[in-house]
Amino acid sequence: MRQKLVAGNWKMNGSIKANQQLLESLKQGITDIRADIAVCPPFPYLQQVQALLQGSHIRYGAQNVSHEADGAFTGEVSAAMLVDLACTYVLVGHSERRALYAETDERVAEKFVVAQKAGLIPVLCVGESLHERETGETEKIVKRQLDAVLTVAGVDAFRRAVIAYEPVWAIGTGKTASPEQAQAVHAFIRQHLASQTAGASVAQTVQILYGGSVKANNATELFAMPDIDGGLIGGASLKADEFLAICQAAH
Ligand code: G2H
Repeated sequence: MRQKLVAGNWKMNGSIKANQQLLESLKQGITDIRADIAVCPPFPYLQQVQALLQGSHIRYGAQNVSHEADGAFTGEVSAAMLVDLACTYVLVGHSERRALYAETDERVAEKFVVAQKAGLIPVLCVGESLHERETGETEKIVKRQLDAVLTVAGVDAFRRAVIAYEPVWAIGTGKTASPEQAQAVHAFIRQHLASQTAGASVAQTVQILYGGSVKANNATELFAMPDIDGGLIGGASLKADEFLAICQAAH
């Protein structure tokens, strides 16, 4: 039985005031929640989030990380800095990073490795576009994205990583993959990991989250699927009641 995880990806949202209100409400509301909970605020708020979550079970992480260790890389944030701020997780390869900031599979794999070496748990985001789904390429794309990481990190690396399946056509669009559509891809991901040499046990233990317009009213049926271990939640993670209801659905 895998522990469920619900992670909020705040994207480029928040303010000192709004973050404080949101986290105070989450801290009050999580008492009877069994899933692991995490939030991923924008970089400038990590220290605020660290302070507000002192003594809480809620974990936190970043939305991106540099593939470089340190040096003259203006605007970048290193894995060591995230460790300094006691982050647990970091998202790598979110589709917005892939599409809007031209992050290739290889670059995402570098970030995965750098993050993991520093002691962070990478949350590797994978998923196909609408065109790719319509042309029957979903598995091919997800396999390619996974293989880029498997090639450099090996299957064992997924013992200390999380995967998030996020079909691009379902992100922020209000369209959610049906539980059956999501389950099929999650099962494929597990099967692909299991097909690697010595991959069978990792395939069973790795948490695979679903992301893409998860809301309180669809979380229960998604999280009930056997290979869905929780969610990566965007828009709905900015509202305390909605996020708590989603967390409640993960048990
Ligand atoms: C997918 C998801 C969070 P949303 O990007 O990563 O966002 O729930 O707003 O579709």
